[in-house]
Amino acid sequence: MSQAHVATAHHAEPGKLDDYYQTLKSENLGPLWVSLKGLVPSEPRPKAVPHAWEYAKVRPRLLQAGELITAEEAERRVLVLENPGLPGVSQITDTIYAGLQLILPGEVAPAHRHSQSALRFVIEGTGAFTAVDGERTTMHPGDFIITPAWTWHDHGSAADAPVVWMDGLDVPLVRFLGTGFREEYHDNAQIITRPEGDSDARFGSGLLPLDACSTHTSPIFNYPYDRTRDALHRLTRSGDPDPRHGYALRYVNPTNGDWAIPTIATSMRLLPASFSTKPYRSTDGAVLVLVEGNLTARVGDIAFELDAKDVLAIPAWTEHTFEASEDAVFFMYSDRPVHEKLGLWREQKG
Ligand code: 1HN
Repeated sequence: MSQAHVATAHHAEPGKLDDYYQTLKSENLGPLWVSLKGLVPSEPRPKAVPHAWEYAKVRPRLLQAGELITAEEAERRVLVLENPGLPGVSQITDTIYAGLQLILPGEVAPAHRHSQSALRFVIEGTGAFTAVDGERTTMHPGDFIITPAWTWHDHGSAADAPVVWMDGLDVPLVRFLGTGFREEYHDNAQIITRPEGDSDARFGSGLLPLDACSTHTSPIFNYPYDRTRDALHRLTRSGDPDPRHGYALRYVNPTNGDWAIPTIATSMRLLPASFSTKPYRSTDGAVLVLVEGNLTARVGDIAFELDAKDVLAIPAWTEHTFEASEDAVFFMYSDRPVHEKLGLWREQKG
């Protein structure tokens, strides 16, 4: 029997093949030749789609939540930003969680801890605080605040108006790895053991305690916006912006030079008025929060006009450009550190 004859014979009996696949299934076996291309795609195919949330539309929904449920009842009074391509799974990209949290004057969001890492990016209002491992920090718009994995944290507000921040967590990643744990504190608020500003004094000025060791997560608790903004503006005096990223600075863990959070890359960028970035894509999926100015963002084949406080999801490996008509400042976070640590990160400069 020739080789050609064998091949023809196999194709001639599809019913037999279907029976065979059914048998395999019942025996918990599967033919790789059917699934191979899906398992090893020619390039990343994120489920997330490009999408923007207008703060002007989300804010009234948050305030409604404020009338319907207290922060304490809710534990965390948050509206999750659900990517339209990933309904019902609390994901803004394929690996990242994002939500907007509201706290009203005098409220408390009770203390707990979990193995997921969190960031807070303050959107609106001054005077709420978060406490982590015995220290409090006061929130101001544009501040980037860290809750490291497995640290006790609670939030409260001494403000006289609503305070809103964005929560960014590695929830989908931790879920995929099956490494999620949580624990409740025995009281609503944790005991404060260190004065406000303690972490900043020890780690926040380009100095470290003499015997400081490398830590997974940055020991800097709050990277205040006024310092970040000032650094970006000073950069504009001494050189051109990067063609793809504008003036861009990443938040760093001062104990080892790593990203501030081991699973989440965080950065702040400034695009000068009339500047347009060149096309770019990378394997990490990102979330952008516009802090100042306005921005035209083109992600894949969709254009978004963003105002301050709007949020944009940029799926993995999706080409994008930004254009600012006036000076624009924006915060970004992504799963880039995980890609880098596993040798998987790629970028493409268009
Ligand atoms: C969490 O602990 C907070 O502590 C916010 O404020 C959002 C989303 C998923 C899981 C834990 C918080 C969260 C969260």
